[in-house]
Amino acid sequence: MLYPKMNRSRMVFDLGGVWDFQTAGADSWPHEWAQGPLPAPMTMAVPASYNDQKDDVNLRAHYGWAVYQRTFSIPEQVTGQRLWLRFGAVTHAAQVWIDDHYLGEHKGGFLPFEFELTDYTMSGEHRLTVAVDNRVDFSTLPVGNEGGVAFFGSDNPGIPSIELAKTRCRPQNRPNFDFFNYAGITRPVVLYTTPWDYIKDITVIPGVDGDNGIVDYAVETRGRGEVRVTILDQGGRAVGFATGAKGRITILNAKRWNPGAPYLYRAEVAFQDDDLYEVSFGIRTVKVEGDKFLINGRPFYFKGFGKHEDSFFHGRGLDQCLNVKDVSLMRWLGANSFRTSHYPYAEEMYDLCDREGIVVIDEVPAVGINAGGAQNPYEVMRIKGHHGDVIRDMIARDKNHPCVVMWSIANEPDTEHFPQAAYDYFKPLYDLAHACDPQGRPVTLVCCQNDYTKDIITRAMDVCCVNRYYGWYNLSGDLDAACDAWNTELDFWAGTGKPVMVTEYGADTYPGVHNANGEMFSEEYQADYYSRINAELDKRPFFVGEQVWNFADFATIQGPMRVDGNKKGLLTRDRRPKLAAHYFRKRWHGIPDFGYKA
Ligand code: E8X
Repeated sequence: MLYPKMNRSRMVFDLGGVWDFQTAGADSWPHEWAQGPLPAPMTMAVPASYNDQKDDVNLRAHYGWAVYQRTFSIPEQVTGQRLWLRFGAVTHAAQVWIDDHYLGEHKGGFLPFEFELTDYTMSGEHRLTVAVDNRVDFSTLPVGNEGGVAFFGSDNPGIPSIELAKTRCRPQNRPNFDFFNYAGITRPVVLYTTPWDYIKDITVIPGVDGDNGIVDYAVETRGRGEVRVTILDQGGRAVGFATGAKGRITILNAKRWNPGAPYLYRAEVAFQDDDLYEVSFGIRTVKVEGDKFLINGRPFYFKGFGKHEDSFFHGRGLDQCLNVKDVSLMRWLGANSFRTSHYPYAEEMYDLCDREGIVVIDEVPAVGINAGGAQNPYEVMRIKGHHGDVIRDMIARDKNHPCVVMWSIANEPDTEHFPQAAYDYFKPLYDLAHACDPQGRPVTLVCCQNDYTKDIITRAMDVCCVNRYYGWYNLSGDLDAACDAWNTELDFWAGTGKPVMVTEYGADTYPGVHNANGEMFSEEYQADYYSRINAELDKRPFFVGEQVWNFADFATIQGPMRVDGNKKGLLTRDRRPKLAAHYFRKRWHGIPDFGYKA
């Protein structure tokens, strides 16, 4: 799906701003609200989550539907063009109306969707109504704690309090995941035009042939006519050309896109004399070879984070200033990568990482597929079809980004208690991800702390990504035992012949808590935890990366395990470094992007 861009053949109108907003019921909303102005609206900024924009606990903890509305007028200039309404993301589900017409709905809170408005391009003012459902349950991704079997948050599995609470008190969302269930119109809403015959999609597959770059491309159009493709280098010079909807272009002595040293080409696609669209791309290759992760044929070492899209006031809403700040802090720390835990991030972040040379592991919102062994999630959860949809849609959206080097099809599913069921569920999704990606990137799933000897699907991935909390959630405070447990497990992974990396390890650290003995929750413990464990990881040649949990402190649901959210950040939520950040800054600036484990 192409990102809306303005050029000589296309116009883009941003519908962001302050909309009217009103909360509605848990299971429904009054559809008559779409027939006119909302009865009792409040102001609400778009794009942003709605939860933290007002000082009202009922809004922060809202469960169910909420309705956004605004009016807009369509410029005469769009006459004769196709007109599209596009949402970058609406969390978690949306129903969209224009005036009295129901346009349709979308399920999934982290990927774009659009409707064609061409038939509605009458002049005059139009009313746009967007109803948003924030509920999570066994049919959504991320998964909700339906029936109280979750192990995140305040309610332990099996205690009937959830059922009683739900029947006697205000129904509440109970995420089966450890991040606040922010909701709303969280990414840009735009109107954009295309010519009547237009470019629907562009696929770019980069390759290398000695010093030359190879660009295999495919252009999907609506309407028939000539396609012309011109490759421009970073200085805007034409370095390649082809005609035809599909083809191959060779770039002589092509400059590679590398982590920390990005180089972006542009493919300018012209369709007939009507449409024009440009995609950026990088000449780089990604491959798993033995127990190495190769970028441009060299063994890469991941230094970085699990992150969240999370900030004060915006909630999970797009904040481009914060994205630029976060990438700057990654550089300051000497990091080179992050995982989009636990959902696809805003498109704007991938464009930024392409330009900055930051490596991304792109993850679908498949988190919470786990009932801690109390139930078989692959039987009781109703997500399989939707899981395939989000894999297809994420790859369709992000397939051309050079920064994306691997797809993650889940975070911490239960792969221990029902190992064959987990294998039967995920192997087809692993195959689907490979089938959907024209660039053939590696595919992984991120494994929860578990009995890895029982888990048969993690070792079937291209890269074994493990989240491990020895010294925190178990062997708490005992770093000797934690290192021993790590080494026992690393001996196991050594036998797989696969690249292995840690995609989460960390310790809740309350900023300002100091302790000469370095006990848990102190800044000293967090730094000791990492320095001790990293010393063990460094001894293993098959270990290809370390991504800490988390880049920064972030908001979660309330619970006895969370003190004003999750405090495992190297940075505070307002991006101030803890002691461990200074440890990593020294460590990571001393570790090269390539050949660290040569
Ligand atoms: C944590 C992280 C959580 O924030 C992340 O979204 C997923 C969790 C650790 C699970 N992984 O709690 O800080 C550890 C389970 C051990 C039994």
